[in-house]
Amino acid sequence: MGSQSDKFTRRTFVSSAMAGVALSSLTGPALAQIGGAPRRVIIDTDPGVDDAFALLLAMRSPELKIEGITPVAGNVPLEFTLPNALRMVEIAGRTDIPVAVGAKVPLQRRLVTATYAHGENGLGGAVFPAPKTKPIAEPASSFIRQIVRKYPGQVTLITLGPQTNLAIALASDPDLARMIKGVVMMGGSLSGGNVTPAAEFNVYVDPEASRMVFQSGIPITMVGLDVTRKTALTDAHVKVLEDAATPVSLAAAKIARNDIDLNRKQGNTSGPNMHDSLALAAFLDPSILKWRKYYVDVETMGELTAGETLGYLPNEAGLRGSAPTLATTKTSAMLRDKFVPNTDVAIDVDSVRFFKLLIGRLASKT
Ligand SMILES: [Ca+2]
Repeated sequence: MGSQSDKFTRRTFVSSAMAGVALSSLTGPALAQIGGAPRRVIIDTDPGVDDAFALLLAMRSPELKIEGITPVAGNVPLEFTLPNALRMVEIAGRTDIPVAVGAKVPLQRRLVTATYAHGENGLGGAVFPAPKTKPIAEPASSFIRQIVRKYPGQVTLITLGPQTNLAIALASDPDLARMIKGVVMMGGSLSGGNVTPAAEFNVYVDPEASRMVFQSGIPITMVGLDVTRKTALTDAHVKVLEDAATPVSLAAAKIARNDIDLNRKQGNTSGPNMHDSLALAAFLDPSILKWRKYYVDVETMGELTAGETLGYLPNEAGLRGSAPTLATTKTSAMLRDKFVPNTDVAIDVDSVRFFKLLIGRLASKT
């Protein structure tokens, strides 16, 4: 990360994406129903520092009816992400929200974690008491299936980690995809990765799962590194949380202080970035970001590039994959003969407005 070529790629992406803005429809995902009934969501997550912020933001947002939280292995193993999710519902006073145990490992790969960014315990090293709340008996994938079938066409999945749980649910029930209202994901990038030059962490960890999601036909909203790289948490933000002195704001501040220290010890001069809370904020208020429609698919075969997300724009010649090899007929030269977008991709963000929403809600006394 941060190499000259990476910066060049990012600049090129941003300028070319923004150049297309005037030409393309930038409606973005459906706006929140102002004054309408709270919208049903399941939050799939691997807490995770920015996951913890996203969960607290969600639980401070009256626009949401949180049907459940489904922790998965990712930033740290499930033995940490599960209790961390339970800690967040206790801190927010929302133990009414079911927490269902998710997958311990990706579909086909060994688990790769990100303890360098989130600390060994996933909360930047911030220590909280062991949670008293227990998860429900039903595993995450069948819980997702049950809630979506109970409210067909109403439930949005907000995925903040590797998409293993959703992929297992989709594989178990061929009718499920058309009953899911949408997927809002933190993940992917059209401007280079953070684990490898190609791949963003969540998609890198379980590319096969993300490929199933992108190919499922579910309307997808992708909040990737293209925008989350612009959301660095600062000491000033943390000070606001400390001054508010509510249980939620103090917990968020404690996690943030620990992670800012960890981040500096790693040699970073800014951040951490609030990747996951931006995805949550995008669902609450899509007007904070700028959007463009792409056909997005995931590279799963690449020795160097597995987990890369590729965004296709309209092309009269169709959407092309890699050239067929002599050895096999399996590789297809043509992915699609015409352009049909499957994803609203966030291409820019007003980070001042984002932090106003995030810090404002976490620091709110009501
Ligand atoms: Ca996450």
